[in-house]
Amino acid sequence: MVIKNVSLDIVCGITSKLPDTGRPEIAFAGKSNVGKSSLINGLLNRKALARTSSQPGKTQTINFYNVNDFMYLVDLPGYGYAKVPETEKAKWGKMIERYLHTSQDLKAVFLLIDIRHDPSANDKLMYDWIVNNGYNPIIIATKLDKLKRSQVQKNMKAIKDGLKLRPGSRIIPFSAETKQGRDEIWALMDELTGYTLPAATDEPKA
Ligand SMILES: Nc1nc2c(ncn2[C@@H]2O[C@H](COP(=O)(O)OP(=O)(O)OP(=O)(O)O)[C@@H](O)[C@H]2O)c(=O)[nH]1
Ligand SMILES: [Mg+2]
Repeated sequence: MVIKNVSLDIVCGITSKLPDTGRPEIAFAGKSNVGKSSLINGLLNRKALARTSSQPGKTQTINFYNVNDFMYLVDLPGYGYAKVPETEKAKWGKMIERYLHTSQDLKAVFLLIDIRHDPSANDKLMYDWIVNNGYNPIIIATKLDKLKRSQVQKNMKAIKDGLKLRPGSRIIPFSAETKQGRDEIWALMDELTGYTLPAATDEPKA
């Protein structure tokens, strides 16, 4: 996909009605601070369209980023942030569940896991939950630049084993610093959303 125009079109709070966008959607889930907003910025070639922060819990809404008036990248609120009260967490869990259940246009869910760490209990719950909602999550192993190259394969395997990934599942390492993995993720999203390059015209040049 060649990025021509992007904008934050729709922001949903806990009580908001979820939109029926009529365009393909790809959702990004993962614990607070794992790098969801940074991944979205990296994919869209923007520095700060999706707000990022060293403070976990920044994204507290479901944000729909319009890409080329063709599709949406959907930034889901991060889970597992200790300072959020349990009642609030439960509401957000319900909201995310409602989104996974009701979206007519959701093509895939990407689950982000920090490549440096084994998946947490919450990561495993989220993985199983996405599977139980009928999606086969694509794993993005984030913060690749923070790991020595010699450790990458070992840590990817630990994530695979920790989540008990189903056979054939995709896991793609990504760095928001170096943009490594970006092309592979876009190739996959193009495939999932049915994006094809505009056909070249054979018209003779004037
Ligand atoms: N070195 C490095 N830092 C990263 C990378 N991705 C994210 N970060 C940093 O990690 C922190 C959290 O990133 P965010 O993108 O805000 O994480 P998030 O998942 O959107 O967090 P919430 O909105 O709180 O759920 C920020 O300080 C980012 O700069 C990466 O690939 N490499
Ligand atoms: Mg965020």
